[in-house]
Amino acid sequence: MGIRLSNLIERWFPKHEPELRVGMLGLDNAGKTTILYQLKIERNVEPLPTVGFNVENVRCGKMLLNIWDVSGDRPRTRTLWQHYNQNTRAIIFVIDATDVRRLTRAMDELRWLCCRPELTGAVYLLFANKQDLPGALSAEQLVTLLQLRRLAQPWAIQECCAINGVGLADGLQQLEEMLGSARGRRISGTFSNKLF
Ligand code: G3D
Ligand code: MG
Repeated sequence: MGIRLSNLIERWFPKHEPELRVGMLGLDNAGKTTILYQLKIERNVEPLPTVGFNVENVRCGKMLLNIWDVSGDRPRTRTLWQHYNQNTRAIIFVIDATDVRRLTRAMDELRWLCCRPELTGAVYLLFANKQDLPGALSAEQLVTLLQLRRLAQPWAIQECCAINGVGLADGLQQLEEMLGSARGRRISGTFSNKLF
């Protein structure tokens, strides 16, 4: 009886918040690693090209996110990533908003993810990164160009600048809201107001 009671107490008042697994994906050079370490240590570090994975725990409101920064360009890493997809609750998809030339490739990557059976039920936060640079596409433009309204999954897009961190907290807040809502009801996509 005593053991059962302690189990219940642990369940109702867990000592450790459950970690939510989040995949951070996007084309190379989009700013994934810069975002991860900006969220983690809130200062800019010189990002090295990612080989495989960087993994960090990041607090997001009441949640503890276990974020996997995955270099997704090489087919081999993509195959590897599929093994880690299990239990992934959210995808943070980073777009270099100045890289108009590779937008179609970014869209292909996003569609590939949305079709993964292991990711059914995941929510999608898109970061429209590098808003500090001239010619960066706005979140609103990307909604149209990436045909986001066609996504069946809950999504939100947030403009940001990874090197100074502007927009990142707002993005995580939207992620938290989506993860909260995803349990109960489908929510439609949202996009941020212009930040810059
Ligand atoms: P990745 O992990 O998606 O491959 P990285 O991308 O985080 O390694 O970033 C790739 C390059 O883009 C880095 O520059 C990084 O400093 C730069 N970058 C990332 N985010 C921003 C941003 O918001 N604004 C600007 N201006 N640059 C950004 P280097 O020169 O090291 O390749
Ligand atoms: Mg990287």
